[in-house]
Amino acid sequence: FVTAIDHVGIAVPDLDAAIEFHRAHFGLEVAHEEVNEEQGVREAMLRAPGTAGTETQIQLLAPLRDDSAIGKFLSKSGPGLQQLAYRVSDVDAAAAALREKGLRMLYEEAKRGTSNSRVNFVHPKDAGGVLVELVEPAKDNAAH
Ligand code: V0V
Repeated sequence: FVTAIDHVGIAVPDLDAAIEFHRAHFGLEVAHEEVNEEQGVREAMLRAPGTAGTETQIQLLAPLRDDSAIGKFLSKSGPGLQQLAYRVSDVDAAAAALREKGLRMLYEEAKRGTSNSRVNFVHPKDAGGVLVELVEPAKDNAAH
């Protein structure tokens, strides 16, 4: 049911510094930026120039609060890869199918993700130590 690798998320202490690092060293550009209060993040989606569309993006995640998921990740593990996000066409069906196979989903109901997507997560302990996110893009936003 996975249709694409949507994004790979990196926890960073300072979003503006991380955006500048990825621009200066890898030439990545900002496709989108937003604040997600519920998730406690300020985030940016980066892409390679000229690849707007369905490419895999890099998501930089900076904490709004120390007790947020990213705040805790940074204090425990430091900056680095935090999540792998698979795109799905129906996050509720995907979550139900994985629960059926015995994996723990972090949320009963999908929550709001980047660009009004709907998201849920597989517990990292049930996915080989990887926090796997499932992303159903908003219907009016075909790419992401
Ligand atoms: C924790 N663990 C991880 C992990 N975070 N392992 C791999 N990758 C991660 N990112 C390990 C941790 O080392 C522990 O292992 C164990 O899981 C339990 O961790 P914990 O410290 O007890 O739990 P917390 O309080 O750190 O919570 C971890 C979870 C939390 C995954 C439950 O981060 C969470 O709810 N994440 C989902 C939401 C999220 O990540 N939001 C920010 C991105 P040991 O030590 O017991 O072996 S928002 C986003 O992605 C958006 C908006 C979007 O894409 O649209």
